[in-house]
Amino acid sequence: MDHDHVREVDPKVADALESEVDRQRSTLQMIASENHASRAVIDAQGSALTNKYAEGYPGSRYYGGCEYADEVEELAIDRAKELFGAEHVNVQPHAGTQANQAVYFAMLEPGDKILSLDLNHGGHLSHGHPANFTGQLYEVEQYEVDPETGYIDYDGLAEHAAEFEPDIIVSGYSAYPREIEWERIQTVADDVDALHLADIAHITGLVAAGVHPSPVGVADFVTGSTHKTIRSGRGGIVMTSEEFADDIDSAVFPGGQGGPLMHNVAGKAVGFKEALEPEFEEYAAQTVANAEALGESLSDHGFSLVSGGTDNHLVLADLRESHPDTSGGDAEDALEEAGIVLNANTVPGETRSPFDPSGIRAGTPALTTRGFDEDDCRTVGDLIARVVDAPEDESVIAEVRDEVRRLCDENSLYE
Ligand code: DSN
Repeated sequence: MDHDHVREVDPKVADALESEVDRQRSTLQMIASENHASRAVIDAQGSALTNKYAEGYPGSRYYGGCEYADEVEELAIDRAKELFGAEHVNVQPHAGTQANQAVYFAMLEPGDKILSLDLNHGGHLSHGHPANFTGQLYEVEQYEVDPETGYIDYDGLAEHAAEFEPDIIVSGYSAYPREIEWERIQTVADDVDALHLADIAHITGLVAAGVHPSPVGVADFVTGSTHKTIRSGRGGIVMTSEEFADDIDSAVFPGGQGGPLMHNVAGKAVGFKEALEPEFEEYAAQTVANAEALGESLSDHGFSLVSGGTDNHLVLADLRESHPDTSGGDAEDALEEAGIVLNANTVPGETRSPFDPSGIRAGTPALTTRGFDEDDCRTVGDLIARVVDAPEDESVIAEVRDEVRRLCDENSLYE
């Protein structure tokens, strides 16, 4: 993957871009929200559409010269409708957070009530965290996972909703390894006359491929990221019914954003086309099988997994029992030195700081893209255990680094 045009102008940035490609090639990307987009998606995102302003929507723009922007956006919308079976799709949100912002802006007034999952239990900043605009503009209360099982406490959610009477309930999570029962949450929302926003940012690809149940047609609004498990162009998406279509479109533009990032919309169109191919279903199923194998391997090494395992693309290990003297941050740093890149993460019942929490979150979307299978992921579990068992042992780290290089060479990337 060359960056010759960049190099002619700016060798320093070209060096950094090439080093980043090398970093991705030679280490294991296990941040659960990351993936490796195809060269086609990357080319579309690096295209001349970056130059184009196209405020408005296809056929109704505020600027001239939008015929190709229209074509690309219509393709992205049509393909997303086909992938998800959605009545109305907006592909302009710059990211998943902006997709959520559009729903709140369209449907809520400042001071209205949001009921969402606590961040330490797997929720997301944009679901009402005090540091986010949602926590400052709206009244937020949070539900939790069952402390015994690590699964969503659906009964607790129903009781909480009956007491709090939220205007909107947010489901869909960032660090929750289990299947989400959308209908159960919809029933709670119906019982308290609340709207329901399902944020499938992490599992967009699993939902598109049918390996996780879909909230489309269940929840009032479904938002997502378009670059995580679905591996298309970087950004966000909102799906809803015709009933809310105009409200959502106005909330995205002009409500919350200016000109759409048309190069990213092109990346979304290309990635959605790839996701419509039968191979994508195999990819999504393999991603889940790989996460299960990784989880089994970590459990065999004595790690305590939140909820005991996984149904999706990620595992969340709580280190407090198995490695009481090692924080998530210590583990993240040692693993990165060994070439395994994942993130420290808060866990239910968190007792450390959010800046150095007690868990590590590991995902398989990117490994699966480069060809890893269950055996490889069991090996990766062995390697993670070796490092976290001895995070300060430089010889272990060096040995694991060699093993990581071998796995990377066997599963090449961006050749
Ligand atoms: N940064 C994403 C994640 O890692 O889950 C969420 O936005």
